[in-house]
Amino acid sequence: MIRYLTAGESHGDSLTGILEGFPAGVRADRAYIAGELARRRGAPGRSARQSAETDPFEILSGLRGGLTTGAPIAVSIKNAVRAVPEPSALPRPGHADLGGMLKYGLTDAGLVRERASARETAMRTALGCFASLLNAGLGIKASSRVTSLGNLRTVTARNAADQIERARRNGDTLGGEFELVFTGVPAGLGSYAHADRRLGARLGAALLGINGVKGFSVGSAELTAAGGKEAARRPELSGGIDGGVTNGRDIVLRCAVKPVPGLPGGAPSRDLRTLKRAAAVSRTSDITAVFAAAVIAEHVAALELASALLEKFGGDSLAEIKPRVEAWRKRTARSINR
Ligand code: EPS
Repeated sequence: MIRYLTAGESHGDSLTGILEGFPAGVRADRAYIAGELARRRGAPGRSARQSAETDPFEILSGLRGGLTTGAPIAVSIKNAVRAVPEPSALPRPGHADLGGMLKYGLTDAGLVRERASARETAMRTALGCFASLLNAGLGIKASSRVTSLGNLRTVTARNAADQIERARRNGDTLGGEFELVFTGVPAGLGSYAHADRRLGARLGAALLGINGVKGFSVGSAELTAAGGKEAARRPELSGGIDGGVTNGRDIVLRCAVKPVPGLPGGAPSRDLRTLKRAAAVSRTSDITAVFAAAVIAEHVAALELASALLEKFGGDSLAEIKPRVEAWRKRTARSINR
């Protein structure tokens, strides 16, 4: 089983992450990790904050000669922007502010915002890159694409840029949807035997844990409209997981991301100390998180898949796991109906 934890605040010194249960013998490709952090950071629709951050990361343990050793992997990412905004008792609607202040008895919404901010997803992306590297070593690849943005149903780089610019000019933000596909996934990951072992449930928990993700589904957008007969003719519609177990087809996952709630023009709120009405203004808000969320999703889902692979095949090093996966693929190839 792979486990991970992160710590750190949006404007603190740094983000810290620990990845445990990760096998030995995987090359920690630093250029790849840096590239994925840059993809997340530079995704369309981000705020000016992103041009200040460079996500310099250090791998503090768990490596020897560039290869993982099986020991816990500790990663650190320094924050560039560390000026904590002034304390404020004004919760921003749609953020974790109000619930967080009530829950922890805080009078400063900033204390909630610091940890609830999606800045933390930089670390989840970095840790997830290790899982993506392991999965790639076993022939599994992830890709994602944004399938809707605001009211756009066909998204291209061009129309997305225009839509984002329009929202920026209107002081508005955008939600959207993305699709995530994993190819090369062996059959038999996850289990129908108990609800919490269903792979769809595990992937759902990981993906719904990404800030702003409100919806998750397994399979094609066409699945629910198709009748049972059509679904039987087109088994790929069910997205590679049936009864909580992978069936050897591509895994297809879909997520819905809400519009970023932080608005530069402010949103109606109430100061929790004075109970006076006021506008809660967000100066660092992104226009949309959907493109960045798709990148993060590739890696947090990869952690779940890597964990399920280790449960199925066992093994403590890539050299031990790989032949087991290959032998299993050969054994199951003829039963997988393509
Ligand atoms: C975010 C708000 C802004 C974004 C942040 C996500 O940050 P903050 O208000 O904490 O300064 O810049 O994204 C990042 C910092 C990042 O690295 O992704 C939010 O409200 O989720």
